[in-house]
Amino acid sequence: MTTLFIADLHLSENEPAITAGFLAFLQREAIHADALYILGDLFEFWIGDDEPNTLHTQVAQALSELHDKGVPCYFIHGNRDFLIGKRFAKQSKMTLLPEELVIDVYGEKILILHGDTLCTDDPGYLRFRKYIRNPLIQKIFLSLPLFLRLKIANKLRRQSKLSNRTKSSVMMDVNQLAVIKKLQDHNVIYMVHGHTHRPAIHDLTMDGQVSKRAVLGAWHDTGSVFKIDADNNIELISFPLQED
Ligand code: LP5
Ligand code: MN
Repeated sequence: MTTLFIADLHLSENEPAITAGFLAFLQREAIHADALYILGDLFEFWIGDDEPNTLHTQVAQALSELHDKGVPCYFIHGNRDFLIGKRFAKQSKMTLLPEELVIDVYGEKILILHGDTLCTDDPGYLRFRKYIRNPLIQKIFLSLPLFLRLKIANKLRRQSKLSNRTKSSVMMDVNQLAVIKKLQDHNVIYMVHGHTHRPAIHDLTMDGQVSKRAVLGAWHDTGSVFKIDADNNIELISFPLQED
């Protein structure tokens, strides 16, 4: 009995090896799990459920098959694919979750989230986030023709890559006080998130109690998965995407 957590796969047609690795991971590993949690940025970007896209159909099909074999899949939006909507969720049979949620995993309470809201040393990003998460802005964006949406998304990705080069490592990581506040707000001591692409399990002591924060790795040359079993054993594993 295992529950799996992944994030930051950034699936795109330009990275077929990651897609192949993900599909193989579903067949080999997720199929034996109790549940699969995807904590955002499954896709490189998402411009609307109405985009005709073979990769999206392929992923929806694989997740839907996983569901039919008894493995529910839950999804929290990332900063790249926050526009994934009900239509894709239905197609892939995954359950869309709110941006942060406390779940019960084999009796332990765990806070799950994408992780971008913990990066409070990056006020420029948080301003940008507030803007693009505005329902009216999203409605307007989704009403634009696909070619224009694609153009805007590509521009945002280019700008993001450029601006990330000028940001310090501290700015791109989570803020410790934001982490502590989030744990306290939810009254939990365990947290799992992605976004920063810095896979690790951190211990932090809060009011004399040891708390744990698991950070999922991004999928590039290797995949990254965090596992919890029924005895509450935890492990963060990175594995090759290509099988020899
Ligand atoms: O994603 P990543 O890892 O490169 O960096 C993130 C932050 N960047 C982003 C932007 C995404 O990469 C692009 C998402 C495309 C989505 C497609 C749909 C578009 C819908 C839009 C309308 C509803 O999230 C990056 C962080 C980094 O994580 C680390 O935390 O630093 O933040 C930025 O790069 C933001 C800049 O700091 C501020 C950019 C301001 C640009 C203003 C342009 C406004 C144009 C609006 C057009 C609609
Ligand atoms: Mn992210």
